[in-house]
Amino acid sequence: MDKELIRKRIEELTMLINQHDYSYYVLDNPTISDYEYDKLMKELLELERENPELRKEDSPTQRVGGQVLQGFDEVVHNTPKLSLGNVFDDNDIREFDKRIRKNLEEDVDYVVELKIDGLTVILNYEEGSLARGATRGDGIKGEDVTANLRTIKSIPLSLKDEVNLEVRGEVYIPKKAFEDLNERREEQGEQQFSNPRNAAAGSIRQLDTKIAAERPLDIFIFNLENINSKTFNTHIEALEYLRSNGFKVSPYIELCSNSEEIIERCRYWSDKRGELPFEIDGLVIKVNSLRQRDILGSTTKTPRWAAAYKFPPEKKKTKIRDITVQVGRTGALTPTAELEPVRLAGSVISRATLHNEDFIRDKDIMIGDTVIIQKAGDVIPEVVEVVKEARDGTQYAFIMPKKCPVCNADTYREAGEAATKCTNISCEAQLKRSLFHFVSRDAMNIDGMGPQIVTMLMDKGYIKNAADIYSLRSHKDELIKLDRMGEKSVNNLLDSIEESKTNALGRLIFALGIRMIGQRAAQLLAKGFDNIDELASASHEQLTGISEIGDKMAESIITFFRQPQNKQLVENLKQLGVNTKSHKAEIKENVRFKGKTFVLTGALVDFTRDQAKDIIEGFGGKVSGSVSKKTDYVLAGEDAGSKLKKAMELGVLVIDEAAFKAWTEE
Ligand code: 3B8
Repeated sequence: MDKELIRKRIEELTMLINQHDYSYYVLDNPTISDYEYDKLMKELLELERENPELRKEDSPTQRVGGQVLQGFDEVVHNTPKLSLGNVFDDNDIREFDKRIRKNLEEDVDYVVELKIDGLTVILNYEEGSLARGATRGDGIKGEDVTANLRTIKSIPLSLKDEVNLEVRGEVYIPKKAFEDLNERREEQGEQQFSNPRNAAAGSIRQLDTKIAAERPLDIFIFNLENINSKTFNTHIEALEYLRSNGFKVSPYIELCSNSEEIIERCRYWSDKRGELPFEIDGLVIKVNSLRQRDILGSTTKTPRWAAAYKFPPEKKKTKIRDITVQVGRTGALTPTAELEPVRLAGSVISRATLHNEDFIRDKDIMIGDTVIIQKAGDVIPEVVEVVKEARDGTQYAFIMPKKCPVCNADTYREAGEAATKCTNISCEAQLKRSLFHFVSRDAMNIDGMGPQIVTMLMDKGYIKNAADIYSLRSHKDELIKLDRMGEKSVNNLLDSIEESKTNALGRLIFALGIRMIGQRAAQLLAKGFDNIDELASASHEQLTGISEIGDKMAESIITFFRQPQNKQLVENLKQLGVNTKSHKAEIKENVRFKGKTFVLTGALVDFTRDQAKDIIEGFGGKVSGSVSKKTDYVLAGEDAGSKLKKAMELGVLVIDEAAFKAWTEE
């Protein structure tokens, strides 16, 4: 076939598939059989495979995923992405309305929208084609998650109009799809997601785009942030324009002309939220007129022309079947209510923490009691009160065990403390929890070593403490034979263990799980000492000499390193090749990047982004998120995108990974 004909056919297929996607995913109104659709897709895939130069970035074939990313580029938003101020009750709503009328001195119309409980993203289109999608992040900077967003079929890859525009929307997973997803995960022995929002957020941050493509993600676009070549008078007009250009805009948008009408809508939706096919956590109230929005303006954090009405925490009645006791990393025994499962705020709740003995006594909680539980946002479900009228004499008191339920050692409760603790420092429960913490993302960040794997490795006797992780390699053949491991995942696991040896010292200090030493304190300590031995032998004065390290923290560090088994653990880790030196030591020796600013872009092969950053900072340099005239070097990995282009335009020196390695290994 002649190239021109092929190009035409590719264009035609693209248009057809886009139209069918739109009907199916945005309008929820299929216009073709699956069979016919698959045929079109197959033909397009084949043409593109035979003529790769004709494949466009916004081709619908690019939605299937397959690319595996090394990490996400940082994105600095064009304008700060503010968040909403909250209103909680009728009076707050009246106050909000009053303030707006006072500032405007004219009449005002409001738009009330459902507040979708998902993950906010920003989409940028250039000449009508999806150019970039990013998470909101902290409002200033987010992450470039374009590759994963492309897999969401209700996001148009190209628009009718060839405009430049920016929209904001909420990515979510519908309730039914969420339940199916969790059911499948259970069947496959994978950990279930606690709620649709976490599932959506986790899916968007998948490095393997194929996995993101398989997740039932959807989107509602709720704001036009920016557009060239067009102006609108109202929010509703802007939304209509977005809808006519192929975006999925929420159908539940209502005009209200005063606070009483708004309050009425809040009542209505508090009551009806359960009937929606997706989770909402409130309503959003916005001034409709865009001119009035400009007059009202914003504070640094929130716009004055909008507010979020938060639903009161959902409450449910259920029964405490039993009270069990969990032993944590610090040896504290936490009583936990085992509940008759109930659906609450988007997830099925079957447990609630009862904190400690005092909590149970203060609320007069007994085993067999009927209780009211509540869950507000992200917090762990809580028992609010006991329904005393439901007592029938079968209820009985909970007694804190005198023996640890895991290792059977004695338990004790110190005067003035709420927690009851296990006295055995090598209690298996404590070890297990410490290991979960040691390998976790913010600590040593050992990928592929979640709680299930740690538990299995402990049960099989391969690891007893953190140092054993670094001699796992000698059990490689046995590991491959284990259930659910396989050669590839064992290799990946051993690789990430190896990688974690070069972590910055702060991570190791945090990973040790010293009481009261969180992530930030660990980093400060790593800056304050040359190596871990110096930290281990530091005096109280030396420790409190570091800013933000107080008396209690210092005491805790000294106590930790006074224990012979802790000293031994650190020594073993060092012997096994885990980095125990601070950058401070290295900086003194080598300052070759002193005062230089780097920008990282694209995928590196031999380093993660965090490692490259650690190295640069170790040599006295700085890493920044965006390229400017002040940038000294751009370190460009594979598939580097817009930052590389910008560097070229500004004449900033670009180095590749090989050059970077040569510099740092010299
Ligand atoms: C301004 C307007 C934040 C938001 C907004 O469904 C602003 O409008 C915002 F600074 O976060 N989750 C919505 C939703 C969220 C926001 C919004 N509208 N429908 C949502």
